[in-house]
Amino acid sequence: PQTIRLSDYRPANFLVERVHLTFKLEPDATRVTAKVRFTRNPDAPAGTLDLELNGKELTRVSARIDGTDVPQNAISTGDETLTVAADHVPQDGFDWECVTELDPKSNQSLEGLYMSNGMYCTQCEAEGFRKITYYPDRPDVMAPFTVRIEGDAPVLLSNGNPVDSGDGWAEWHDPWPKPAYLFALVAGDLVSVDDTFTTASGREVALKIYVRPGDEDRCDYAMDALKRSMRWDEEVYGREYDLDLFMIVAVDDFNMGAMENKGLNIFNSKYVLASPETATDTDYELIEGIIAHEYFHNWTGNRITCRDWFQLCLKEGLTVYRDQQFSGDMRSHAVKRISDVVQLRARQFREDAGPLAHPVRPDAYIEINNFYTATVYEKGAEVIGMLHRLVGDDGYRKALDLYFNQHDGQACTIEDWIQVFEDATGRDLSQFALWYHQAGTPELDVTDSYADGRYTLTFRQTVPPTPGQPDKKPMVIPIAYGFLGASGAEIGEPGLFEMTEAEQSLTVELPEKPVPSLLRGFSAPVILKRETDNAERAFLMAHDTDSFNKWEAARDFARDLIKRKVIDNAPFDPAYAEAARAILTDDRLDPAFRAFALSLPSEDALSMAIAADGHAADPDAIFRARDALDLHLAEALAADLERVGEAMQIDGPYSPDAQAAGKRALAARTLSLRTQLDSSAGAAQSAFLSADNMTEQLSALSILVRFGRGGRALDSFYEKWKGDRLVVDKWFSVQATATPPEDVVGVVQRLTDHADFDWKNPNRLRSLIGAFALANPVGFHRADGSGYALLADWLLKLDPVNPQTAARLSSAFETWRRYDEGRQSKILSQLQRIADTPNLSRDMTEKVTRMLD
Ligand code: B3K
Ligand code: ZN
Repeated sequence: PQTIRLSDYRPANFLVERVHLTFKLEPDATRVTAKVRFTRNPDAPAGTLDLELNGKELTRVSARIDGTDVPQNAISTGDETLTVAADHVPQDGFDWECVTELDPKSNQSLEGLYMSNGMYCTQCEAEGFRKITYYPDRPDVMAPFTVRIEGDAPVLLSNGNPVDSGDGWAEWHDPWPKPAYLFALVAGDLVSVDDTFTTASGREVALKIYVRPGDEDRCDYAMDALKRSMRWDEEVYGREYDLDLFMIVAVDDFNMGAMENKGLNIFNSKYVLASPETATDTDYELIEGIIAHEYFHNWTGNRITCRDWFQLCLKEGLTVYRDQQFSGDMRSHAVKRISDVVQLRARQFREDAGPLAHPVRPDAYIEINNFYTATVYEKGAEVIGMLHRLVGDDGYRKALDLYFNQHDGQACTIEDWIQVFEDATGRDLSQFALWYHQAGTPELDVTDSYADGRYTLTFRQTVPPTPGQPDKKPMVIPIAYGFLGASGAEIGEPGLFEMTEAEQSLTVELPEKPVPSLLRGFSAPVILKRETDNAERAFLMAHDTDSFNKWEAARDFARDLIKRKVIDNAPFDPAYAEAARAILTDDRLDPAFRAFALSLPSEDALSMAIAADGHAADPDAIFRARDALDLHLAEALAADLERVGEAMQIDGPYSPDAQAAGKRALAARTLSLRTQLDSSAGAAQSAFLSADNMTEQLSALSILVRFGRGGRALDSFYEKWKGDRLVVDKWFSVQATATPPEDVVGVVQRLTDHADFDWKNPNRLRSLIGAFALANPVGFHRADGSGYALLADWLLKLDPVNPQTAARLSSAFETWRRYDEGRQSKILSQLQRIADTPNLSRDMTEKVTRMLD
C-alpha cells in the first residue's frame, strides 16, 4: 500500500460550486445520480489540468461532461481514483453528471451507504463518500448539497433543511458549503422524538431524535444534553446553530461513537438511548459528552473544517477540549479532570510509549482511519488546554473569536490555528508548535533544594525517541505549582512556570522548606519524576488544595506499593490505608472524588510503569499484588466501609446527575472492598437483587463475577435482558472483563459460540473480544498465549468484513515490548501470522507492520 505524505499536499485542480444528488434506494441496487458543477480552482497550477475524482467499489453506469458521454479512452481509473484527461475537461468550468450503482445490503464495512436493521444509513468520514459516487473526496473541496431521495421508507433524511417531500420521496438542501465527508443520508422505518430550541438571536430550531419504534422513551436525556450543549456553545463560545433543524439518528451498527454530519448527526444507539433500568451512570455521562461533542463540531469541524486529513486534530483536539469543558461545567471540573487524565494515560500515554506512537499532527499515513487515535483526540485536546493556560482566559477567547471570524467557511491547517493565537496575543508560539510535531510523552525530572530562605526547583525534560523521530527538541511545558508548609497550609504564591529549555530552575523565597505540589491540574501531558517518599505522599493526600494532585498523591502511593510488592515482595506501608481512610471518611469531599482516590491504578497502567522502570511486566504478579492491596485496604478500612456505603444510599427515584452518580460510585467501591472479606459475597448478592437501576445492578454483578460467584446472577440477568441489545452487550462485557484469570479465555471462547454473539455488530464484538483484549490484561496476557491466539483469530475473521473495526482492535497488541521474552515472542508470532495472511486490508496491514517494526 501507498504512503500518503503531508509534504505531497497540493490543491485540487477543480472546485465544486454545487452538487445535486438523486438516490433511488434499493437494498441491492441503489442508483445514485450526481450532478456536479465544477469550476477551476484559482489556487491550482497553470496549464490544462485533469479532473481527478475518487471512487471505490462503484459500478459506473454513465459519466457525462456538459451533456456528452465522456469517451472511455479519456478515463483512467486507479485503486480509488477516476481521472478524466485534461483535453476532455473544459478548463473554465463544466457540468459533470454521473450515475453509479451500489449494493448497500452487502456493505458490511459500515462505511459508505449501508444497511442496519433494514434501514439505510451512511458513514462518510474519512473517505466513505467515494463509495457512493465519483467525487473529489477531500475535505478542502466544499460545496452546498441538494439531495433527492426516492425510496420505500416512511422517513427519508439528508443534511440541511427539508425542501419538499411526497409519497416515497423527499428533497433536502444544505446551504452551508461542506466537504463530502459530512454528507449523510438515512432512510427507514423510524420515529422521532421532537423538541425545539430558541437560539440567542431568537430563531426557533426544530430538534428531532430518530429511533426505532419502541425506543422513543429512552431519548429524554440525549435531548436534554443537546439543548444544554446548544446553550453552552452560545454562552461560552458565542456560537449559534445555523439551520432550521437539527437531527440525530440512532443506529445499532456503527463503527465508532457518532458522526457530526451537518444537521444530521448519526449516533451509535449506545450513545443516545438511556433509561435508568438499562443505562449506567457512565452511559449517561458518555451520552452527554458525545452529544455535546458532535454538536460542537458544527462550528469546529463543519463551518471550519480541515484542509487535509493530516489536520484532523484541528477539529478533533479542539472539539474534545470543548466537550471536556462542557462536561466540567455540567458536573465537577475537579472530577472531570481526574477522569480525563485517567483516560489520557490509559490510552494516549500507552500509545505514545509503543510502536504506534505518532505526532498529534502526523505527517504520513497509509490508512487515515488508523489515525482517529487517542493521540489526535486526547493529546490534541491537552495541547489546547496548555495553550489556554499559557494565554489566559481572555487571550483564549480572543484567539477563538479570531479563528471563527477569519476562517468561517474555510478548510484550515494547524498553522492557521497557531497563527490566530499569535495574532490575538502577540506571543511567539513557534516552539510551542512542537507539541503538534513531536511524538512521545515528555519526561520531567525534578530535583529541589532549600537554603537561606530560598527554595529552588530544577526541572530537566527529555522527550523519548519514537518511530521515525530519534531526536527531539525541548518543548514548552507549563508547570502549575504551589507549596505546602509543614502545618499543611499553603505557603508562598502558587504560579505557573513556563519551561522552555532542556533544563531550567525556578527559585522562590519561602520561610521553610516546602512540600511542592507540581503540575497542578495536570497542567501538561508529561510524566513527572521526582524522588519522594510515602510520608510526603500521605501528606499531599491529606493537605493538597489542588484536588487533582490530592488524587495524584493517592494514585502515586498505591502505584508505588504495588510496584514494590511485584518487584521485591515488599509489605504494604500502613500509612497508605490510614491516608485512604481519611479520604473515605471525609464527608466534605465529593463522593465521586473519594471513589477516584480510593481506586487503584489499572493493571495496564501498572504494567506500563513497571516496564518503564526497566523490568519485564508480569501480568499475573501485577494482578495478584493489586488484589492483595485491595484486601489490605479492605482489612484496614473494615470498620468504615459499611458505614460509608450506607451513607451513600439515595432515597427516591434514580437520577443520573453527577452528585447521585458520585454516591453510587463510592458505594460500589466500598462494596467491592467489603466483598474481599466476605467469602459468600452476601452484600454483593443482595445489592444485585435489590438494585432498581442498571448502575447498581451491573456493579454488583461485576463484583460477583470477579469473586467467582457470578453463575446464577449472570443467568438471571440474561433472562431479564435478553431482548435488549445494549444490555446484552453489558452481559458479554462483564464476563470478558471480570471473570477470574484462570477461566476467562475459556469463558470468552464459549461466549463466541453464543447465539447472541453477532460478531458483525461492532458493539457486540467490542463487548466481548474488545473488552477481553483491552480491559482484562491478566486474562489476555495468559502466559500460554491462548489470549493472543483468540484475538488474532477474530481479527483475521473480521478484517475482510470490517477492516476499520478490526484494525482498531489490533492495538491490543501494541504493548508487546513490556513483557517477558515468552510473551513477546507469542505476540510477535500472532502479529506475523496476521501480516502473512493474503489480502489483508490496508488498515490492518499498516497496523501490524508498524507494530512489528
Ligand atoms: N468525526 C467522527 C469520527 C469519524 C471516524 C472515521 N473513522 C466522530 C467524532 O470524532 O466526532
Ligand atoms: Zn469528533
